[in-house]
Amino acid sequence: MTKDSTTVNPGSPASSEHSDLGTLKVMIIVPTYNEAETLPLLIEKVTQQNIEGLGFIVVDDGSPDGTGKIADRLADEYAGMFMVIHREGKQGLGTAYMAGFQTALDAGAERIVEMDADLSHPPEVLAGLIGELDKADVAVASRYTPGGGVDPGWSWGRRQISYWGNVGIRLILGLKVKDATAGFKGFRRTSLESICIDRLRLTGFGFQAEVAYRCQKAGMNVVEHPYVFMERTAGSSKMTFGIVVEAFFHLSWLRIRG
Ligand SMILES: Nc1nc2c(ncn2[C@@H]2O[C@H](COP(=O)(O)OP(=O)(O)OP(=O)(O)O)[C@@H](O)[C@H]2O)c(=O)[nH]1
Ligand SMILES: [Mg+2]
Repeated sequence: MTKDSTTVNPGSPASSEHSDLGTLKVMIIVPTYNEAETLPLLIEKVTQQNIEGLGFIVVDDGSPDGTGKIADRLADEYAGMFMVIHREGKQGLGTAYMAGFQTALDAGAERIVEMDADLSHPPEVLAGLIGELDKADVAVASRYTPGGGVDPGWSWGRRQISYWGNVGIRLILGLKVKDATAGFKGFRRTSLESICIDRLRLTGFGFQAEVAYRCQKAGMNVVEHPYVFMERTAGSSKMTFGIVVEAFFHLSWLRIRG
């Protein structure tokens, strides 16, 4: 799919004077593909966290379950603080984040947070995570720092796969951050500006590790903030074995090429 197929809904025309999201300082980027059930719940919970200057950018890839239409409704409900980027067809998590990051930077956001739509990332952690950016360049919500963890319902086998997969990626890239594949992170705008998001190459699962690698290479101060990753309770995972294998190859290549 080309970028030409992208459309942007900045919310209700009635609120057009605010629709550039220009006064919002904290932008939450949420990529969605078939998350109709959880997206409204996520947005409701995040807005209950009393975060000053809060705004949302949802990047939907033409979800067949109608998530895009739900996001448009939310854009009207939260007029002035909610934008939807509609892309045609599933184009991968990485490019969705790249589009969201760029839009947030263009809107003047000072702090930018990436977060999944499936409620695996608890909104209650947000204020603490964003607060870390008072001192840090990047704040990683981390499963593998003291106080962090994974859903107690996970089997022993599932924990091992997740843990050792993470260890493998850290070794391949030489990463210091303990949660290398974390998809719940906050950035100062200057951090995103300095990793040049248009030069990121990985589009799928490896994207998070590539971002971690670029931040480390740029010498940023990265802190980890503990949280417990919860299994999604609705919708289905977009993760496939092929995506994981592809990520390992691409990340190895990234380390060799630098
Ligand atoms: N726009 C867009 N969003 C995507 C795409 N693939 C995944 N997402 C979203 O990215 C987030 C993470 O995807 P998940 O399927 O939950 O992946 P995961 O959390 O690594 O895997 P699970 O633990 O199984 O849920 C969710 O909000 C998805 O809806 C994509 O191609 N395009
Ligand atoms: Mg998930």
